[in-house]
Amino acid sequence: NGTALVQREQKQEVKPPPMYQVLLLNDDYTPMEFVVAIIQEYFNKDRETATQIMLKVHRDGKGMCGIYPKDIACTKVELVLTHARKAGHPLQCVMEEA
Ligand code: TYC
Repeated sequence: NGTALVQREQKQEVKPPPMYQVLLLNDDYTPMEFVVAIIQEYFNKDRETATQIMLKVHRDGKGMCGIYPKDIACTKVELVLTHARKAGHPLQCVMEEA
């Protein structure tokens, strides 16, 4: 009811949902251009930003593409993996709590 809601808000007990980072992992086989296109398509980045993220993954082994609520992060991982497998590339995509 309204009173309980006010009490929760005053005690700051209403927490935002946990957020999840979606990460791409490096490998030796997936073409750079394919990774850039994936980042543009599924993470809504412009070509320049997508290229920077891809190069960071290539250099450091992993890189973050975005932060989302759990169900959205999970869907992004599934879509990226499905697209990569259909194209025959071993690209790995994972999520972890932010
Ligand atoms: N290392 C790959 C290459 O040299 C490029 C690459 C970048 C692969 C990022 C995966 O998540 C990745 N072709």
